[in-house]
Amino acid sequence: MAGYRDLYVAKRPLTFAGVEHVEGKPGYIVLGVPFDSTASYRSGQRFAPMAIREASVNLEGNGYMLDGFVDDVNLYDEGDIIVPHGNVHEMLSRVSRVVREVAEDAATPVLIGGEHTVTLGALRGLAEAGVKPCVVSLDAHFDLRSEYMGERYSHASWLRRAVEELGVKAVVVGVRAYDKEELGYAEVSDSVSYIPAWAVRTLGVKATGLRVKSFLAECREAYLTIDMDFFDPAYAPGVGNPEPGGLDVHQGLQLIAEIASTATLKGMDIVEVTPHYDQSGASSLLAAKTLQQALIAHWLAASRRR
Ligand SMILES: [Mn+2]
Repeated sequence: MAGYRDLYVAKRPLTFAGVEHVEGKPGYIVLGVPFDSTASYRSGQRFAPMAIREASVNLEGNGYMLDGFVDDVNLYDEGDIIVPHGNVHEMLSRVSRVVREVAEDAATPVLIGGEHTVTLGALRGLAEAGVKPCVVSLDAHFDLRSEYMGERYSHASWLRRAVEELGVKAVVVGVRAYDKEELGYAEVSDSVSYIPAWAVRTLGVKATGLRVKSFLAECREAYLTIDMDFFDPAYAPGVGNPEPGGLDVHQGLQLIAEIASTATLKGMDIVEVTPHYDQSGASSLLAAKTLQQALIAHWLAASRRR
């Protein structure tokens, strides 16, 4: 029976890591979501799925500090979820329908954004499939605004909506930019905890990873969302809302390897690259390496469990 994946997903001329085919049933379904309609500063996230795919085919497939290669991960890149520009509700609906089908097919959805709002669609889709994960958000921002520029559904408010609509529990790691209202919300909310970027530096990556893992130990399932602005703009300048004071490449990749090695992870995404503000291509390259690293770490953890 044809489903929403047949209706909404279109093949693209390049695939993540150059994977053309996988033996047996893929464990990870990669999907681009070229959407950027609520971008408030630097836009163009709709071009990121192809830029990150292009970077990925020009990188070697080895993990950093991980004994594995992305080539061994049983992933399949189905293409992009075709979403209408300017219609955030239709985008969320299509992403949630496709992600639901992937989850019901016992595969792990791996989204390449697009702006951060796409994560709300993924969480809705997982919830419809009976998966209610706790969320680890690696992000310079809380994304907890009640509304942003009059819009309730945006890259700056998706996590607030996920808490309100889905009862999501979340930890935001690397945060360092917020307004008073969302900081107040984060401080009193039982649903959201956070580890500021400065605390990651003080604690160290290992201790931060352990803190995140102890949070996830209370949850049946987990979801990892990586906003590329979590890295310092020295390493990832091409993002929608760059903010100084982020993690460096080695800190970031080590932390992601720790967190993604959570066997209960049911989905992940990487968002907010803006290729036209990424003249050197460094941000897309780092996004591709980051996604490789997360996939290898999770695949190794899941293989150990089998
Ligand atoms: Mn974000």
